[in-house]
Amino acid sequence: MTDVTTQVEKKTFRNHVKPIWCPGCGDHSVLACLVKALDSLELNITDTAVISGIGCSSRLPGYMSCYGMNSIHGRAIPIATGLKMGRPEMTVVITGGDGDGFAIGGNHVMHAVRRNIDLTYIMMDNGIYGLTKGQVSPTTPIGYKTKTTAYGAYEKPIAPLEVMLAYGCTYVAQAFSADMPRLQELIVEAIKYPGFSFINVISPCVTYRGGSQIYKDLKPLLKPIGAEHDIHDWDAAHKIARDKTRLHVGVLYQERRETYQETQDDLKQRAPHAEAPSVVDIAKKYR
Ligand SMILES: Cc1ncc(C[n+]2csc(CCOP(=O)(O)OP(=O)(O)O)c2C)c(N)n1
Ligand code: SF4
Ligand SMILES: [Mg+2]
Repeated sequence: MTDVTTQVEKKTFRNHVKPIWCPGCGDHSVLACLVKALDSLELNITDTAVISGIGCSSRLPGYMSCYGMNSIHGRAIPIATGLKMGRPEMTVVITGGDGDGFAIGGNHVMHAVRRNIDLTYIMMDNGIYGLTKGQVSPTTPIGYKTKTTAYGAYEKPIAPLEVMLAYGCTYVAQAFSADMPRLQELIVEAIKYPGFSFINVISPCVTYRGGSQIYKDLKPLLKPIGAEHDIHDWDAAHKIARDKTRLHVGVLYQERRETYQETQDDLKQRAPHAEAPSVVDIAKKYR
């Protein structure tokens, strides 16, 4: 067993705990990529935290040597927000599932995005509630039979990329857990990116979403976003997000906007009795 002192000396973000995810679960690859990404960034493990909610995917912080919390269902974002506000120098990564982020925790996402808090959110989207044994989730495709939709899911699924673009997220990317070099690269970039960054990782649940066949079904759909795509063009990003015929992987959108911390610092520097900026000025500066 490796103790914490050895992990600090070695600077590895992986601890000694063996994951209890099912063999073939996409979350194994996400963990491996996040560890490699953080190791390559040479961050200090004592200045890094991974915060999750509840779900199979939310077990991830338990397998890491940095600070972490497998917290409350749907509440990873507020906890990570509080941590980042209290310790702005820390690198804070959020991990979790589609249920955690877009069902019970959905309301928190839009507020973290509009505040543009410098957090990286890695969503492991498997289109199911894995931990609770296969209930319909906000990203289950219409028609898919689950434990709670015996005749097939009938509610229109949430499209995470479209939602995040609509909220005004300044870094929106998508990855596939089995496409590991790209996922690792995207995690590095998202962590370095100032502001709220979001990666929707298609991370198959082999137990409740069709066994290993799901990898065979998804692989031919994989389409890397080419260099010709202008990542600063929101309309072009939205067009990619709307195309459900392919599994687009890479960065859809990037925009450098003042982070929450930068906005606060900026406002604090103003003299208390200085003339208030016009609505137009505010709109230009903070949108
Ligand atoms: C307040 C609360 N409501 C419901 C639950 C039950 N619950 C635990 S995990 C989960 C959904 C998990 O789905 P997801 O977030 O997609 O993670 P996955 O297991 O698929 O990785 C639910 C409904 C809970 N733990 N707490
Ligand atoms: S139930 Fe699904 S999501 Fe949970 S560990 Fe198994 S394969 Fe992964
Ligand atoms: Mg899920």
